[in-house]
Amino acid sequence: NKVFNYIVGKIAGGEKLHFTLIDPDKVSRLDELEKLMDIASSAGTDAFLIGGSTSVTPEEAGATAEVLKKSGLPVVVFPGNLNCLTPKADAVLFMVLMNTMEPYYLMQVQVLAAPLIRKYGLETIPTGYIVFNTDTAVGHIGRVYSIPYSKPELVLAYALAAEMMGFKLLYLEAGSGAQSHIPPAFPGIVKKHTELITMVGGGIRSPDAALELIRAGADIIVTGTIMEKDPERGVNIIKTIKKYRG
Ligand code: 1GP
Repeated sequence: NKVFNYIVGKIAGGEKLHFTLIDPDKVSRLDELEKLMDIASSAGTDAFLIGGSTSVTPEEAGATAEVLKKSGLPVVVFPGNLNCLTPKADAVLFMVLMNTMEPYYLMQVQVLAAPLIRKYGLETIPTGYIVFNTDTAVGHIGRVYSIPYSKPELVLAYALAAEMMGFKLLYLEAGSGAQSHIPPAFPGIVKKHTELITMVGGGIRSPDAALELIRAGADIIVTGTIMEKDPERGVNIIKTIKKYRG
C-alpha cells in the first residue's frame, strides 16, 4: 500500500494534494512529456495519473510511466479501460464507475483487469468514480446517467454507498476538458458525512477554482488539460494548492 499510505500520510499531515493527469494520447512526444513532468514536479505536484478515455495503447501507457517515474513521484494508472494498464506504473485506481448504465464498467472490466493487475504486481486503490458531465468523452464512453447539479444529497447517497462498499477514495469528475468544474457543494457534503478521500477533477482552470473546491472539502485536485494548454497557469494552480493550510 505504498502509494495509498503516501496519500494518507500527506492528508494526515494537513496537506492538500495535487495530481497531474497525463493522457498519453495527447502528450505523445516523450521529450514534451519530460518537460511537462519537470514543470509539474518542480511546482509541487504530488503524483502523476496516466489515463485517457479513447485510444491509449499499452505501449504508450508503459512508455509514459517510464518517463514519469524519473520524477520520483508515484505514477498511478487512471484507467479508461484495460488498454491503459501497464506494469511500469506503481499503482492503479481500481475503479467502479458508479453512475454508469453499462454493466461492463460496473463489474466486468474489473473482473477482466484483476488477474492482469495481479500479474503486473500493481498496487490497487479502491475508488468509487462518479462522472457528472455527460457531454465529455468519459461521459459518452462510460454511458453515464447524469446527476443534477442541484442535488448534492444524491451525491451523498453515492458517497455513502461507496464507503459502505469499502472504497477508500471517491473521485468526483466533471470530465476532462469540461466547460466547468463540479459545484463545491459536492466535495463539501462528501467530506462532512464520510471518511472517504475526496478527489475532484475536470474543468479546473484557475487557482481560485481549485481553492474553492479545496475549501469546500476536496483532498486531492486533479488537472490535465490546463498543464498541456497553459503550463504557467497550471503551475499557479499547483502552487496555490500546496500553499493551502486549512
Ligand atoms: C480528467 O479530471 C481530469 O479525468 C482532468 O480534467 O483535463 O479538464 O483538467 P481536465
